[in-house]
Amino acid sequence: MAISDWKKSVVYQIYPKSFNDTTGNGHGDINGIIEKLDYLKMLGIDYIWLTPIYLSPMNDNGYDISDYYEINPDFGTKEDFKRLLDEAHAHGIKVMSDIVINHTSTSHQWFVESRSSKDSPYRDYYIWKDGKEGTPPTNWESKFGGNAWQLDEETNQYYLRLFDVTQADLNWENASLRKEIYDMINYWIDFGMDGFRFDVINLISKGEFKDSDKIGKEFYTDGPKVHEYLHELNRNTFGDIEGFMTVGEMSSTTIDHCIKYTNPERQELSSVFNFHHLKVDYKNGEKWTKMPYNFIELKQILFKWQLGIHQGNGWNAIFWCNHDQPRVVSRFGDDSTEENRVKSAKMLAISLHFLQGTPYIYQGEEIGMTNLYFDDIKQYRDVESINAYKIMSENGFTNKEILDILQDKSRDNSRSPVQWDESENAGFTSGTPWIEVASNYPTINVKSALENKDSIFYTYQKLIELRHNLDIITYGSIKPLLETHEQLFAYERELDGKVLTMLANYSDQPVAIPEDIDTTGEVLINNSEVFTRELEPFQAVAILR
Ligand code: TEU
Repeated sequence: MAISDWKKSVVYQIYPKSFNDTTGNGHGDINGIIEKLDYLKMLGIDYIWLTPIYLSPMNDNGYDISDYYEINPDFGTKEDFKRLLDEAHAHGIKVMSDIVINHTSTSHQWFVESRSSKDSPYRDYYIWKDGKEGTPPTNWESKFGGNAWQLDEETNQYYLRLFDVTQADLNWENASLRKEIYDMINYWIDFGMDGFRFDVINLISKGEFKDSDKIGKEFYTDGPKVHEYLHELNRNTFGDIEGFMTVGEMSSTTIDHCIKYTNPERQELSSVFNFHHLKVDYKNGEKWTKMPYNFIELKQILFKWQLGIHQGNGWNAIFWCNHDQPRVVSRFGDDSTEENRVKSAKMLAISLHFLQGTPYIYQGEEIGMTNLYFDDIKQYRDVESINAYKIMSENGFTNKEILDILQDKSRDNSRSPVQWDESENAGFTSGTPWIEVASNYPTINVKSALENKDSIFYTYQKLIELRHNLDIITYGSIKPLLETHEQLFAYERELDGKVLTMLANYSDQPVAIPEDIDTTGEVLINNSEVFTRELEPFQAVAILR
């Protein structure tokens, strides 16, 4: 049964390429998603978010769109997609799609025209600049490595590409471009879409084009006209559709901007993703270092955002995983033994799902899928990981050092096929998967999770059910507890005189609950059989009084 209050909803992210293959070509497809709708309904989620399924050369797995109006044939046809929408709706599940409007693929017709001559009417759809005496217009760095400007010999100018060379940034200053984007979004709304995730949407307004002391982010992150553009987007497309859900992916943003993006009075977006809590292990701003995470800092960041967004009447997404992040159980939990994997995966779920915001579950998270532990660069597929390998090799890192870092951080850790059962290729495909399946699939898979009533799956199911039923989880205020405690993550939520307390032990040792913490009340969820004043390793509990 679909819930009416979108703020109570839980989203399940699908990376279609790795979800479920019905054709045997080794790539997941739309029909594969349809096949699993009963499973998703059993989990209890309200929305699925699909990463891009539009026509694309797939250099960045669909985040390089070459035609916004066509479905990538690797995933299926428009008819398949229509059927997915209809069947999802029949299951009480809504569908959000990812739209990438900060950049397009360089194979998009707009870019092909734009590149053809300085006089093309499409020239101004992208950002072209002259170089400075044979060097790029500015020293900005691409997020995927190298200078962010690419020289095009044809017209001897540079185009901006904040990501891959084949992902050219669009020029939002151009009103015809903006109109084309709104038309396209309206087309998909008419098609039946229930929401959108907007990729790196806070990068669309570029400010001044000057050299930077750092890597250039300050010139285009939450740029000068970004709020104006998002308000215009809202007014021209989804703004008046009741319950239409939008989430903007925000790169290196601030709380103040996120309040502006999501405070309903401003008519921009319904919610935002920010990543500050997942950057805790980037020491000194260096992207490619291997380092254990800082637990106190993780809590501080989460609390700061929870309090800030709540006070500003904004709305945040809450999540541990997505297709760009390593698997959370391998990162903040412990996958070194089966017992700890299961316990810590449940603990991570419990400690996140009582926070305020919209929870996102990334495919496979609900069964505790782990990182891949590949030991050869040839096993990797991700453009960012492969570029990083090249750059690190040039900077003198050894092969072993680089592979160790990629084992922790590569985006491929979350892009391996969903482990459905213990059959060959984990039941993902009858062919050869486009990326290898994690070798632990004979034990970690959906089939065995469903058969075991104590599995991680049922913890997620219970957490979703609690959110649907208890208003305090959606609307309660938040009070951080034990902020400087080295092992425990704890907070209280409060609404109408009721208090919900969440306590989680992030360590592999038993930890006593400090005396001033009130643990009386009804236990809503507990990942152990017992509950005393001493939490077991990786134990998590939520109590309502
Ligand atoms: O990601 C945006 C982003 O900032 C990423 O560079 C992220 O920081 C990085 O992947 C972490 O390693 C979005 C999409 O989610 C990502 O898959 C795309 O590659 C990117 O935009 C470009 O469209």
